[in-house]
Amino acid sequence: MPIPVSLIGAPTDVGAGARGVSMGPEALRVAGLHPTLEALDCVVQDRGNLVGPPNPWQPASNGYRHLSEVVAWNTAVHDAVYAELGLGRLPILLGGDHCLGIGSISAVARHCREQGKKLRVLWLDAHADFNTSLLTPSGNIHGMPVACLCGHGPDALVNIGGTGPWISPQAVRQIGIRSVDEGEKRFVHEMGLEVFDMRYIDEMGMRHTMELALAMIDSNTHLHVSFDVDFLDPDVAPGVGTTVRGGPTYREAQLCMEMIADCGRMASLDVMELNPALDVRNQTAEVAVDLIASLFGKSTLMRR
Ligand code: 4U7
Ligand code: MN
Ligand code: MN
Ligand code: MN
Repeated sequence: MPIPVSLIGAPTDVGAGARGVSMGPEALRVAGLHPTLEALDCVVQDRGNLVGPPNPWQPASNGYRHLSEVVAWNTAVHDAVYAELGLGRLPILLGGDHCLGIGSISAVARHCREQGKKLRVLWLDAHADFNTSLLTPSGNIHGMPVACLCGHGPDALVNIGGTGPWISPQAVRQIGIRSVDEGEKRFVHEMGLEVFDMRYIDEMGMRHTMELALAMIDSNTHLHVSFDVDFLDPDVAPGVGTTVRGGPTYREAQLCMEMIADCGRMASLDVMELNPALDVRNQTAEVAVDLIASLFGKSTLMRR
């Protein structure tokens, strides 16, 4: 059965600390995302790019940089993702910085609330993105989306599109984490977030990690994947805003994506933080498209 997929571009870097992830959507298109998905039995509609305010490039105020611009972009993302889910389509959000996970996942959670579905969020990232205005060392809201979705953030983001909090920490599994700020570390622990950090992956392997991260997903579960491209080791993915050494290799990342595909429940996806300004010949976008292909069931041999 062909899968109806909608591409939604969100070309902004208002939540980030470096400029350039606003070019992510176009880089993914240039790397062939649309034909790649079509070859994998998806019926793809490219909805083009959302519009929102420009990046004012201001310092933080009250612990947040560009809060009103972040709210505007996330509102546009929420509405677009919610609309696609209502049409029975699988939305792929092309970021843009990771603050937009707030708009995307709040829309997914709203859809699940209305449909009586359980939600599981896989957060593939080098970072926990669990800062608050009091904990953040930067004020950049792309370091705060998981906290905001769990109810810890400004009202305008916590209650975007309805009454938040939209998710509980128990719905989230974080994978690939290797950079967590001091205060953020305590808060992750306090809230009981389930984090499979790089130490865990080193010791237990990606296969065991994914078995646990995907455990207890059933036919009534909506699986959302939020893929921050800085999840990957910078050797294979240099084109991201905030590289952190020691991430999953190309093969480990492929296995991660293949196991998600095998579980058969992915119903929405974010591809975030790709920064063509820091890339070399669009190679990071090409790697991202390869990995997305695996997420949609590409495999070397016939399976089963
Ligand atoms: B991303 C950081 F201080 N933790 O809050 C912060 F290290 O979406 C980085 O995962 C956040 O890329 C990275 O600014 C956000 C920093
Ligand atoms: Mn992130
Ligand atoms: Mn990150
Ligand atoms: Mn980043």
